[in-house]
Amino acid sequence: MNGEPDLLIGGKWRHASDGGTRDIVNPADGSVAAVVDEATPDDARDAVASARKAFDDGKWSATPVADRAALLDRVADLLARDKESLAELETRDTGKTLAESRIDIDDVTSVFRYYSRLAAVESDRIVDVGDPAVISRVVREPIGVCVLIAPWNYPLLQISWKIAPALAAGCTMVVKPSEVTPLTTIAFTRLLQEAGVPDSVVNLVQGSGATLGPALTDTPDVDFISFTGGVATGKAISKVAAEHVTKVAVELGGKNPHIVFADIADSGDWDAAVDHVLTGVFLHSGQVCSAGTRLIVEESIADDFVADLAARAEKIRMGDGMDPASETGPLVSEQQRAKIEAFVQQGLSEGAKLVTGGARPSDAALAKGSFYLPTIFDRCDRSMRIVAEETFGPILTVERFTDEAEAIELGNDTEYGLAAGVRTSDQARGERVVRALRHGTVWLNDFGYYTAAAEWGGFGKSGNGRELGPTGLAEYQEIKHIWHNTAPQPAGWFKG
Ligand code: TXE
Repeated sequence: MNGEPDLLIGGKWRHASDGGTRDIVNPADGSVAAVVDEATPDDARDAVASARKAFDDGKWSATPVADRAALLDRVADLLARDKESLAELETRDTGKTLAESRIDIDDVTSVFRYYSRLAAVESDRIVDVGDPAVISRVVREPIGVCVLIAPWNYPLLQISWKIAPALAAGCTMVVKPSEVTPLTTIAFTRLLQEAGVPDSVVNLVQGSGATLGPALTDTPDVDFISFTGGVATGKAISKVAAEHVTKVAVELGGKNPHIVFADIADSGDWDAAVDHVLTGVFLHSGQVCSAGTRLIVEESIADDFVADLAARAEKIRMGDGMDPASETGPLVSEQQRAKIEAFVQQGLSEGAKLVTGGARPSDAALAKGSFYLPTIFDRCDRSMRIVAEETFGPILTVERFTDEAEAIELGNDTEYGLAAGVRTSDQARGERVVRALRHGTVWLNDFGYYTAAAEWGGFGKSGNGRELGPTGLAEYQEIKHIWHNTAPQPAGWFKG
């Protein structure tokens, strides 16, 4: 970053082998936030070879689990120490507000603490096979060399959901952050070294996924690929990996319904419901895989609910994330803003009713950044592309329903299945609806929260595999059954 080498391969920091670099843009004002080394495919191959060698020498996987857990705790301590500088870096890189970045760093710290504790308590299983001479054990072993690929919306958070369990399990790895937002991952990798991660256990490359992808995924030297990003990329990686029968876990975003029943009008929950729908879709300008982008609201309250939402959306203060007055920042890049603008045109041509937004802000102070106004489309239906496709920006679509069965049907009418919200004052109804929804996380009378101790992942095209929780560690482990006969006898099957 800015002259310092950004690739960590075999325990040594180096520049790209062909001297290539990439400008990293601050989306709040279009300035160059940093210049970062851009790896070549050969560099990526070196990184995989280094991780392979480090795994095969067996030192890291043989390190006692208590020592690995202690290392994870040291990482958490260093994250807490560097919280402010990491948060500022994340804000300059992604555009999100400093308040959001601080929450991200706290969450990253919690993930390391959680897997430190979990690694220390996860134990082998003894199986009773009915023969006292036989000791049958099911043990967990590290899966091997992992390639960890992250997107740009939660750069450090998402890579930490992968690095923490991979280290806890005893794996070695090659880390590739998004080429759009690599800065905190570089700083964090230096911090991992400081915490004492042995050379070659964590290798880091930077650059375009299309260029480095084959070297990282089309190889028999990798045992597990954990990917978070777009559906098309997830599919492409899965196909390539299938050639080598490499295990793949993919988290591919969502198109998440937020269902609001009319009974909230009489329960005193109205303002909180409006607030949660607003936050659920417009936080981080909607660039959240679990953003509640589809409001599915009961017809009898829809007009009033949407009017209140629009009034609040128009008051959202946009600005540079470093300014404490900003409530939301820009989109991550000009490219992403162009995509959002195309979706808005699509919505208009499909006949959706624009309630608010649908344009860049007119404020001259924001002219240099990739800002876009919070946008609400009413009178939407499921035939529209803006309802079916992940827009990954500040666009809320509104659909209306008349009874519970229709609400459930609409909520499940998506190819995705990452997250959903349900808002009702009727507990029994709430329970019925959350059980009927086919989504990986469902919030009842809340929205957006998660914990390191509970699994995260999707149904349908939102992906496969789970991160966080005990399953998030198991993804990085192979299971081995050891059958040990302490008093062997002939099998006695063949008589000759
Ligand atoms: O993702 P990509 P993009 C969705 C969102 C967004 C769309 C595309 O809808 O608009 O995906 O975003 C690396 N082999 N999500 O284009 O390309 C790439 O370098 C190996 C949802 O930014 O999938 C980056 O590190 N790696 C998502 C990572 O994959 C490859 C969050 C993701 O980039 C590669 C972000 C290849 N062939 C976007 N091609 C979520 N699930 O939360 C690219 N990469």
